[in-house]
Amino acid sequence: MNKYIFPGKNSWNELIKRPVLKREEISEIVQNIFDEVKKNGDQALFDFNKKFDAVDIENLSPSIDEVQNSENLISEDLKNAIQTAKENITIFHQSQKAEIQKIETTKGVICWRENRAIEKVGIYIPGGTAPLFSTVLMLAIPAQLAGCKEIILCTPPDKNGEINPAILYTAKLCGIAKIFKTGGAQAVAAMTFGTESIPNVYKIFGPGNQFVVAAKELAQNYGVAIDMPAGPSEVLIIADKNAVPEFCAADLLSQAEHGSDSQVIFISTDAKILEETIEETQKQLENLPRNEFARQSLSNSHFILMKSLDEALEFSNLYAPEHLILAITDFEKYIPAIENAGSVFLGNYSCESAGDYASGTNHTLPTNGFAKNYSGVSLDSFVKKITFQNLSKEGIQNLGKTIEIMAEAEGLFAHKNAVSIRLKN
Ligand code: HSO
Ligand code: ZN
Repeated sequence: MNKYIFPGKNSWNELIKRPVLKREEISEIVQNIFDEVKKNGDQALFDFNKKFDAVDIENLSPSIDEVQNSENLISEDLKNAIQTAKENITIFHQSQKAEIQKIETTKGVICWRENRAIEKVGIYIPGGTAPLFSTVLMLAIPAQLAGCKEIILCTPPDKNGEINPAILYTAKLCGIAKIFKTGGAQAVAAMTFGTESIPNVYKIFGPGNQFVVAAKELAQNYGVAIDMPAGPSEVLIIADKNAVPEFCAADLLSQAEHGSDSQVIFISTDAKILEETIEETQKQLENLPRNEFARQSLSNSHFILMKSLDEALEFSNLYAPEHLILAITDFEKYIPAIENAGSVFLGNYSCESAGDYASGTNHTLPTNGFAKNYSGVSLDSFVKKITFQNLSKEGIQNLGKTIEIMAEAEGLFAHKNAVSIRLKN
């Protein structure tokens, strides 16, 4: 396992690097999948299910029985937990609704913005090694709160042609009626173009493997919006001498177990905390069922000693982590210094898992340094904001001259005229 390092600032640019994705081959494969789905619709999806997932299904939608039965296949404890998470996520996202504010910029000139839901949205939920039904909550709840008229969900079927019951149960609980058994780039293509069974959508949300990521990028060329560009999941922890190494190790591993390309960075101002956290991480790793993923992702992670918390935050802002944990006593004092991060966890008891599942914040967050210029998913991600204005007679009299002068200076006399004709009236 890693020993800790004490790097000079000249090596920071090296330390913030994420693993590079193999782009070219993937985009060619994905373009072919798009062409195929565009041309052959549902049939292409059946064929890809066979080809990539070795599963032959007759219907892209789960049967009513399959949906109903999902409830019997998961425990009461899990149902209650999902319910609690749903309530908290609903409360937090509901609180993001803002009142309409009408502003009089000049006497008689009133401007305001109103939200309108994006009519048709698509949610992608990966299958694979961990069925992320929590992501259904994180995307379906704000979509419903925003008032999206059509919310569809695509997820790959398992070997028996079925959808993971927890995913199905959660989707039903969140009121998602249109669910489709298709995964990978072909699911994204289906939501982009529409097929006989699957409606096209205006915006696609959700995580996925490199093919899904490339497909979402390509979808944008066809006029479809996406939640955000993606990369492997990551956490950066800053710990002072009062941090608890057992807690820090557990948090590092909770991120590392996502996949072999996950990134974890641990920074402390205290060498003893660093040594104990490394030791503790090693210890806890052994007992994890997914320790192979965690081991691989830890092999390209960093344990870093820094001179001060200010310096640690400067590094963190440069790295722009998806998740930032401040395991420090005076966290309040450092909040203003945080410039770039997807979601921040404050103090020794705020584990990342809380935000991943149930505290109420959204876990769909910018990775790969995109926390420098993107926000995580929120209610806003599911709406557009339309501006309105109303100028009264008095308003155009007050502002008319300004507009005329500017229009004339740009050489746009029809613009000027639109004002002059009213002023003369
Ligand atoms: N940490 C992941 C979200 C997740 N964790 C889902 C568990 N389930 C990306 O932010
Ligand atoms: Zn997680």
